[in-house]
Amino acid sequence: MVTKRRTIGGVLPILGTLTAALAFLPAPVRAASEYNLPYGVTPISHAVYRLHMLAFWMMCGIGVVVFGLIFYSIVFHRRSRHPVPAKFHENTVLEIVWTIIPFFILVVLAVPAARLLLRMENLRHPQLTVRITGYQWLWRYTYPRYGINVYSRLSNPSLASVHYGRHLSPYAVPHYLRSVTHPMVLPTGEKIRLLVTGGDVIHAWWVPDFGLQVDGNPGLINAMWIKILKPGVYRGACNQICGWGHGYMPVVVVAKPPAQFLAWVRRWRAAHHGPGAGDFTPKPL
Ligand SMILES: [Cu+2]
Repeated sequence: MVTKRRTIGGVLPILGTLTAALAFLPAPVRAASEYNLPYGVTPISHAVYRLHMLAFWMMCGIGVVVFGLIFYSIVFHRRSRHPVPAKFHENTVLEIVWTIIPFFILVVLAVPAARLLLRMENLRHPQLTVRITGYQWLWRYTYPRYGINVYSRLSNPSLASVHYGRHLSPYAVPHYLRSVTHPMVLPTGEKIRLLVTGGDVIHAWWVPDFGLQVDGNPGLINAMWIKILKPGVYRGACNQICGWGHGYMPVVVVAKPPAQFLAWVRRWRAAHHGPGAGDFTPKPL
């Protein structure tokens, strides 16, 4: 019996250390699982991912201990082996231990979670502000600094497929229900403040790679910030059921390096505000 107890006592700390170490695996290994939360492309999404993995591995550790004890009891304390059950009641040491351990587990989770919440809410010193308004069923992106309004609707091939589904296979449409007429264009490497609101009912602007979702409530403005670390196309959707067209208002963000972003601003202004509008000096921050 003594040797058995020693074995269990030796295995638990090793298991704990292993599960904790797994949370610090390099990004490509973690990204290998497409079923997991995406690692994303913003500092916040990375922090959310790390917190998620910390909680995940802690739960795995707890699961191993709890189910291990259950199966140990089922196998080694089955009725055929111990026909007469032991008769004991309290065990003060055990009760103190199983109160203190969950307390520390909660502290280990609560401290980084609270720190991350504070970091998410730190809206100071943005380099760009974009207002996002959700409508039934499109998004409007307003860039006050550049005087630009972008209306972002489901792209025509996707729409055609919705209306004439029998004649146009969804499989023939690239990014079916995930592409828009005009994407939201944003610069990489800059702290962007997003002000989200609703123009009619409640919508939610959601891009998994940014690790955030912001509700757009009519009459209210919710603020959030992102810093996109990698140029690319990021897709999301409205994530608050807002009517029959809820599934037809995807979010598409194209992230470009700042110089290319400014070139897009100039092109957009020239195209929508007249030929001379492209040559302008942005208002200082
Ligand atoms: Cu919506």
